[in-house]
Amino acid sequence: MSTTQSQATTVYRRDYQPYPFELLTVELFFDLQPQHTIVKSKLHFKAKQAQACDLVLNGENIELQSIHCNQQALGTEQYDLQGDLLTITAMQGEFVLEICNSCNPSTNSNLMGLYISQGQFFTQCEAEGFRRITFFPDRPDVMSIYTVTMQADKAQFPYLLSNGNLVSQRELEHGRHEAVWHDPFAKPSYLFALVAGDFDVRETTTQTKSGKEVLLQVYTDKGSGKQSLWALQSLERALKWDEKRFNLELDLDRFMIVAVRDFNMGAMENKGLNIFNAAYVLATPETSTDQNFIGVEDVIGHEYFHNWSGNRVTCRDWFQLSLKEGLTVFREQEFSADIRARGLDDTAAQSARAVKRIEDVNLLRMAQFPEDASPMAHPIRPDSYEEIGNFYTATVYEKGAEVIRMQHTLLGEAGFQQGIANYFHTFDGQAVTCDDFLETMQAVYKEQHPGKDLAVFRHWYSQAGTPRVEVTLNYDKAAQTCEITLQQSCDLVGVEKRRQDFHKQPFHIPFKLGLLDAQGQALSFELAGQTQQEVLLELKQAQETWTLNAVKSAPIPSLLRDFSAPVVVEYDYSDSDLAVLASHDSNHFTRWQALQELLTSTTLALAEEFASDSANPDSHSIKPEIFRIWQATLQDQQLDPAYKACLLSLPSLRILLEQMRQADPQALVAAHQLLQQTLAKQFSQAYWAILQAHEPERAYSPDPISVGKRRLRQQALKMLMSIEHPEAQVYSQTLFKNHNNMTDGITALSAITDYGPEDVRSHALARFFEHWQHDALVIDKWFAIQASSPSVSLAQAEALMAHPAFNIRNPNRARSLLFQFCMNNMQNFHHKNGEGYEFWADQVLYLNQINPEVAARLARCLDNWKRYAQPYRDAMHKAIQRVASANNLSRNVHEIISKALEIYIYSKETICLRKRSHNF
Ligand code: B3K
Ligand code: ZN
Repeated sequence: MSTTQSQATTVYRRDYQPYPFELLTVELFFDLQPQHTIVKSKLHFKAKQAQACDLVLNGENIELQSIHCNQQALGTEQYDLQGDLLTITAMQGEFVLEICNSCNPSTNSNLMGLYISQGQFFTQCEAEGFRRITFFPDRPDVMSIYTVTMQADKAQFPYLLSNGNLVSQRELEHGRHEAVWHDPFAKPSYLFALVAGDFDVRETTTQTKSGKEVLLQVYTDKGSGKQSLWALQSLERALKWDEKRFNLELDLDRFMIVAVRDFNMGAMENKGLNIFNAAYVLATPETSTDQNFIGVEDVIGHEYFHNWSGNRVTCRDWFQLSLKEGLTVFREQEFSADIRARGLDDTAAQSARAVKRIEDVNLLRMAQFPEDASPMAHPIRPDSYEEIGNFYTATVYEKGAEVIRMQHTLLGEAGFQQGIANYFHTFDGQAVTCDDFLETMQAVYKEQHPGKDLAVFRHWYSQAGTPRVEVTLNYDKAAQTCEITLQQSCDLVGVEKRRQDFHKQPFHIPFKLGLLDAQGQALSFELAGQTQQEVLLELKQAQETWTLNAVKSAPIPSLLRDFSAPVVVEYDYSDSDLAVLASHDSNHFTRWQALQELLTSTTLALAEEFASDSANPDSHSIKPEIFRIWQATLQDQQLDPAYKACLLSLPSLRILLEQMRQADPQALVAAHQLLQQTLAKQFSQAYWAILQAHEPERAYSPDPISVGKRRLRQQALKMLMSIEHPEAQVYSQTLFKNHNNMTDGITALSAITDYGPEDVRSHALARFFEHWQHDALVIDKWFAIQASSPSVSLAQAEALMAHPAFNIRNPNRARSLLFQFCMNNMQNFHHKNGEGYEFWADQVLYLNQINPEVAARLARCLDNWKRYAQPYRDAMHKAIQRVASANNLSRNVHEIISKALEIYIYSKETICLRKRSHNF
């Protein structure tokens, strides 16, 4: 008997029912054979209630061999195997179920469950992969203690790893061996992991704060061990940081990280045995860029922090995913900010933190804001899904982290830490909900603010969409008062539009604000009897007004400092006010934001001109303030280079596209290019000076100051190359020849690929490939540089797919070519004739057969098709319909495509389209 993935149905949060049995212990036995692995489980259940009840287990793509209950074989009449469910009828009391099944890891191409990568065994169980290994109550609220026995050929698989502690090891007949692991902590099945193979191991021991000695290990494939030092150091830093900042200690005797080459995402926090995409483990100066080093450290931190936020306290059901992900992303962001600020003086530290904040906000605006405006929009705690694999989204992760950050802002560091300590104390070892978390934080907030609560704050968990906050300011010169009114609104998005019972409520928005005078000096004011220069307003209603007193001159407001809430601010700034903020605001975030706004309005205005075809846009439409600020910023010797690089970055095409009234990619690309080239021409000397001031480093270091210098240089080179600056062309070729670290290598190669002459470009690309062809992660970069380059057409991208090094089955490779082309090559993907979209449809359909999770990610590229101008919109629609009409769509792709087309299969919700705009 065999089982397969079932047809699409919608799962609702409101239908949650507790599992009727406790699972006291789990014993698993694996006879690991690549084509035919035998799995035996021994599950000790205890009914929660006296009356008999059906025991339902999940199972997918696995072969059932036998079932025993209390050592009695069950006949086929005693159980029912239908689709993906195995039901054993009328179970009572305490009993031990023994199930034997088999699976075929060698044909498992979707990389969920037990699979083979480069001849080694790996698992991925979150969210619902464990059911592809054995029949099981595969849901996060069923937690148990696991003991795992593994047997495999010793020569081929000398390392046999699973969660927890190694209990025993022994030799078996026929060259096989066995290892037994025991995890003392109760966990849900999604945190189970198994690895069998041969590896290089790098390890160290360290003492936790309570004096316990722990073993930290990093496993990488043979030959890659020399690339895992940074990973091990990052793990140790994460361990120490969690002790210091969150007072959370490692609870295991050993913590293992294993790198795998074929992996659907970044990494996985399995208890004590994290499995990582090799891209987030391996890092050396020669093979990895600054971004890679930072990425490895962040992801190692993230997975390590899950050991508490996710593993010790986990999710009751998958709707609560942001409980662990939002909190863990927030912890990761803070880790990264603290690490970057470490050892710097106050000003430099503030600047380093601001750079991190700007990066996080850019990611939110690039990935989450469009999602929140798309048919896939969902609250950070969704109410329904067809496939949970589709909900590992920017909303659940990045907006989820913003929602935690707002709680941090409202409670302050000490209050927040108190709340976190209470949360882990109260819920340790349990599977809980977002409400449980918020309840705990609210208790602290109420103590701090008698008479107030977080009742309105809850709406961040239940409502989707990006709120807009309209600001009006009234200054009374005679009275020296400044009246500030904040008015919030939020469109109905995604499913909200279709639910008649849904009434959108205001959000609780912490809004940090300061005032500047016309010279850019901080203006103090009085509020609630206190003189201050900055205030955190708490907007909880549709509209509220505050009066600031003793405001000595007409103020320029510095709004939403540090991006204190994930909202869009609307305020009618004059260009000269923005220029004051962009030049003088003491808050690094709002200073950057002001310049971004000037650049955004200029670019969008130019894009409108390009789109209308009537005018002939030229550089005269660029706001003069931009030139003045650019000049001052380039000359400012006080600014930290990384922050300077942020200030001098043009808003990304993806963020700008989202803000166009009707998205017109080609018009936007033309506008962006005009602005870039104008600034490059105007400031070519200053940019050239940046390149010349650079002295080659002797030893590469990924510290924030060095990273900042390299980033600034990268920008300078790109600007100059975009105007075919002859010296910069020579510079790029020299840098390419002489670079001694990958960051410089990629800086040169990408500048040459984007803007270099054809012969230089093809020569450099060929040389780079030849040199690095044996390093898969470097070759991923080689594909990505080309796929995202404005110089690479669709035909050339297709030619790259035929390259012998391309392999669509490897998710990293698929991402580096297909995703880069469809998401980051605006010029060549968004062809007016729609050929890019037809290419997209072909790839989604092909990947759908191999790896539905990866296919569904690619499918999301056209989510916002209705926001595009013609002819893009119709061409996108046609391509989406072609995917929709294909046979055998996986549940993953089916959900994305049907939502894009707004075909809902809501049995329980009234289908009724409501007006889009909503002002409470
Ligand atoms: N928890 C995993 C993500 C699992 C995704 C499954 N489709 C990695 C992380 O967020 O840490
Ligand atoms: Zn996570």
